[in-house]
Amino acid sequence: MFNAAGSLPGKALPVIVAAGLMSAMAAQAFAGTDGLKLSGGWMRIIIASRPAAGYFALKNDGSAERKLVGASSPGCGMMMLHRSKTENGIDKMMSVKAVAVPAHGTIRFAPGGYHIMCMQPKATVKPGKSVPVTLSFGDGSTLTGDFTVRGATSK
Ligand SMILES: [Cu+2]
Repeated sequence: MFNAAGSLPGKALPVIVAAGLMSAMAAQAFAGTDGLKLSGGWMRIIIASRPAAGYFALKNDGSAERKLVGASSPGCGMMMLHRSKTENGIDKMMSVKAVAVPAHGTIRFAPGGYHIMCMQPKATVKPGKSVPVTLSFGDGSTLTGDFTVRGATSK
């Protein structure tokens, strides 16, 4: 972040603040399409009707950080943001409230780390099929993409 207060005449400051507000509003007007790109979405189901994990990459071409706060899918009942972690040799999974997508950055949800958990997969969630997943962000915007379903042996 920059600090304008010290280097600019006092009267210039309100203009900068107003411009900042306008760009924040513009970001919301283009909800879901403003510089965010979802790619490589897939889901691994091991046993039918048991929770399945979803993975993807999310690229933020925008100049503001976005916060991923949730996910949903018609194929999943409830969906949660999770993170896998190995602690003292034991694999653990914890739920996560939000994941930041830095400006001009990419985050990857991948086996062994962050994933979205499809808590109650429906019969439509089976290898070879694909299911739509909608990601939601802190500013109220959403982004939907198709996730390919794979079986137990996929990495
Ligand atoms: Cu999980």
